[in-house]
Amino acid sequence: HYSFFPGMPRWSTRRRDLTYAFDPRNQLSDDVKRVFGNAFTRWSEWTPLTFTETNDYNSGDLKIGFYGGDHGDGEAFDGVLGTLAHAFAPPRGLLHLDSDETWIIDDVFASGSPAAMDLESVAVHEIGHLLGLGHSSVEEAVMFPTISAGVRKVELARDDVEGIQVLY
Ligand code: TQI
Ligand code: ZN
Ligand code: ZN
Repeated sequence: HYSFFPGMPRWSTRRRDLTYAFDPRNQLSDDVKRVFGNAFTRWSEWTPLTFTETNDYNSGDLKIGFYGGDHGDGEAFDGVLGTLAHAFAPPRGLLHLDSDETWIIDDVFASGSPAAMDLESVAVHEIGHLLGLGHSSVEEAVMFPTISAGVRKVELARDDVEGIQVLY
């Protein structure tokens, strides 16, 4: 079953149209940006929310970046595997990914690394946190708190949809 953060924080009803921005220091490829665009679409299909990329990093509601180790928010990354990414509850809007991971950015399992993680799967999960969802006890849910290397889990389960529709 789905859960929320303590106090059930969510984006205000006056703020249905959210913007997201990529940290310009990362110089991300269009392929990586497309993965996030697809991940946002999966949530917007089930909510009144829209997500639009902005190039103005400072004005974005949701800020996405890849960082290694200690990156200044008190939640240091830990190198390969372990923590892959984290996101903060509304209204902070930060989605950080561990740059030490090997990220799969398309369907083809081309990297050959047994520890590669599917970027879209992690993005869909972390966006759930950005919007206010905690973890789910339902194994098929994208908000279930474990995923294996190389596994792709990007489709929202009924439990994820029910949870996000309580919030929005
Ligand atoms: N990162 C944890 C996560 O996103 C960080 C975390 C732990 C967290 N507890 C939290 C974030 C509570 C918000 C609220 O769950 S992780 C998965 C999953 C991680 C884990 O790197 O362990 C995914 C990141 F669920 F598959 F295990 C992405 Cl998809
Ligand atoms: Zn961080
Ligand atoms: Zn999580």
